[in-house]
Amino acid sequence: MSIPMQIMPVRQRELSLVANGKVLSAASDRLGYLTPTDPGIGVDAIRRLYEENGYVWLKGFLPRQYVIDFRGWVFGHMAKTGLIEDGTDPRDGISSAMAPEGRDVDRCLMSLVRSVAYEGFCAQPRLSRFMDEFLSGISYLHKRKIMRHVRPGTTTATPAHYDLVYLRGGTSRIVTAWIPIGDISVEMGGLTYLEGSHTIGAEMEREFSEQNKDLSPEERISAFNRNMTEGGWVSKDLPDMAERFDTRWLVADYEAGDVMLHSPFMIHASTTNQDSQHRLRLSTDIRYQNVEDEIDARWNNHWALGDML
Ligand SMILES: O=C(O)CCC(=O)C(=O)O
Repeated sequence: MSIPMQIMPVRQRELSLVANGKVLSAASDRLGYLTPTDPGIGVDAIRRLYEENGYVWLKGFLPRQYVIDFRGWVFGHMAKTGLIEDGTDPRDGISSAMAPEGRDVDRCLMSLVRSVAYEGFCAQPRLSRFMDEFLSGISYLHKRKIMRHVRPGTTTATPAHYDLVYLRGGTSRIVTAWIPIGDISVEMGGLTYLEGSHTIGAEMEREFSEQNKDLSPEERISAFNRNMTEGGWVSKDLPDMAERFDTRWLVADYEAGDVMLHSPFMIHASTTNQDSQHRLRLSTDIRYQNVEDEIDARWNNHWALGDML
């Protein structure tokens, strides 16, 4: 069951999203909206939607105020690096006009993803109990957990990829939870999904398995092996991908409290943050599996910049 939402059709909204120097225009018919799901429909129905569409967008799954307060906690710490506009509420996440020193921001971010507070956010009972049900057993949360912030007016955008490329050392029954930490309007460049692409990703992975079969075990599971594009990306050209696979990029106005689950084969990307109010985009992406399935040992450490995953 999907939730009826008052969404202005993309064509009327005159969206023009940018990623890696390419423009995704609403006028091209290659842009559409994700369908939200009411978490109240129950886990079986949620699982069916996830399998059918490669994603499920759980609307208002977490307490909104808790998520916003956590945003304030993160940006309160990051404010010390000069990332946040002086005199503003960290919960608003208003980016300072001057770019902060990258090294300071990186050091702060690496501390934050090792913090008890972040651990608690990711392991909050509502989420962990749901994941047990969703995975029909005891859920395991990978230690390598990523928190991303995107400054408005920069060219930062995640190229198109599917997650299994980085997780080939264990089970393919991985579930990614992408959680907006604060509201993320379409213009702020949240995740965008290539409609129906979980089947495309599965086919690509079959082809890579064939090409990779003669590589050493270490190389075979690497996203950076000789058969992959640089960084393991499928492409940086989002409009071209939608044409090539005759499909659309689906976008959403995410709100604090929403949780997005996606399949490890689902192709996704992000666009740049063009927020006119200068708000930072903050999100986390974390991965779950059934504890009894094989675990990719490379993900048993905290996220480190340059960890080649
Ligand atoms: O947040 C992003 O820009 C990328 C997140 C991502 O790739 C993921 O959730 O798997």
